[in-house]
Formats: sequence, structure tokens, C-alpha cells
Amino acid sequence: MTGNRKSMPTVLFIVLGCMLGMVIAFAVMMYLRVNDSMEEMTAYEDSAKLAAAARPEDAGTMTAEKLAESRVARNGRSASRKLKATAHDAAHLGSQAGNTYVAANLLDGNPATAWAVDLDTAPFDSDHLYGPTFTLDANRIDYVTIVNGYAKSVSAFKNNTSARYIKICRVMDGDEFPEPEDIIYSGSLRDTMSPQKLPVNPSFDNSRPTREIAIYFPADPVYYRQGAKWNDFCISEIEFWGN
Ligand SMILES: [Ca+2]
Repeated sequence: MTGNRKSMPTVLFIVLGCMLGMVIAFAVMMYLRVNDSMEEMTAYEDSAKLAAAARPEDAGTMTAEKLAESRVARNGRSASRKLKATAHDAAHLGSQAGNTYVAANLLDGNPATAWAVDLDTAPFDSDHLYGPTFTLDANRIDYVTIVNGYAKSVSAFKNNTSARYIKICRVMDGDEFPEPEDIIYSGSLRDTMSPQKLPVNPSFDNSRPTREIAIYFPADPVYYRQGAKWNDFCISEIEFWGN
């Protein structure tokens, strides 16, 4: 009984605290709603002005972009976009029948072109095959998409080698081997021609900018699905997404 009497003021205090919290939460919600509708009204007015000045189809695009920008500004986090990158060549096959196998094929948006290297003669170093490197200007990496193998056709995919594992890392000055905070992705790849989305490793430090990215592959043959006809190892596309 004594315990109950003592706890009554505490219960009252908790109930009053909860009620106060709900009132504050309601006030904040109302404020955000008013703010949102004001921003949307501004975007709407701007789009009406743009519509008067530009062709109707252009005005539509601009309105959508404006709304996206205002949402991004509200969230305090810029939206993910495909980052512009430049590929720097690693070892690759020579041209054959008009097809090239250079690193730039990874960034051309065309799954029918690939970076390729003959695994029987590839230069392995410290038990790794070093693929192309990429320069870019990223404050944040959100994910990577990749098209594994030679995605030109079903037979090209089957006849050539694809990767079962990949390591994607931020290159930092003076680091010969990447630290955990620079490993963007380290893990398996599916054996499919479809694009696959690779999430950023939880240990990756996104508070630091990324200016250069390296991809590499283990030397052990178990990490590859060997081609039915050739041991030419191919990757068709890679995209870095972030901001
Ligand atoms: Ca390509």
C-alpha cells in the first residue's frame, strides 16, 4: 500500500509528461504541414511563370525538378544521382572483330560492351586481379550497380567468364590496402546479365569524400564462373550512385 501511494505522483507526472509531448508533437506537425504547403504553392507559382515563358513540355519538367529540389532541401540530404565518373584502364583484351574491351566500356550505359581480360594471362598481384580505377567527385556513395559478365547476348554471357566476388574500394593516398572505412562493397555477385544493386558496406565512412575508386577480384578460380568457350573475364557496366 505504501508503495502504491508513493508511486501515484510519479504516474501523474508521467501522464502529464506524455500529454505535453503529444501537444508539442501536434504543434510541430501542424508547422511542417503549413511549411510544406507554402513551399508547394511557391513551386506552383514558379511553374506557372515558367509555363508562360516556355513550351508546355519544358514547364512540366522544370516544375518536377523544382519540387524535387524543395523536398531535398527540406530533408537536409541531397538526392541520390548517378555520379559522373571517368574510367582508367587496367589490363584488357585487344580489339577483336571491331569490338573493344577497354575500361571505358564499363561506363557507356550499354550492356552490350564490356571491359574484358583473359584470366589465363591476366597479371595477378598479391593474389588479386586489379581491375580499372575510376575518378569521380563524390561527397557520398549510396550504392553501386553492376552488370556482371558479357551482357551482349545470352550466348556471349554463357561463353565468357563472370565474377562471383568483387571488392570495390575508395583509394586513399598512401594506403596500399584499403582500411574497412574505405571498403564500399566486398562480397558476392550474382551470375546474371541483369543489373545488380550493391549496398554500401556498413563500415564504409561516408563522411569523407570519394575521389577515386578501385575494383578488384580474388585470384582463386572459385571466385569466377568460367565461360563455356573462353576464359575471358568480362564486366559490362558499373554505376556509382550518391551525391
Ligand atoms: Ca558497357
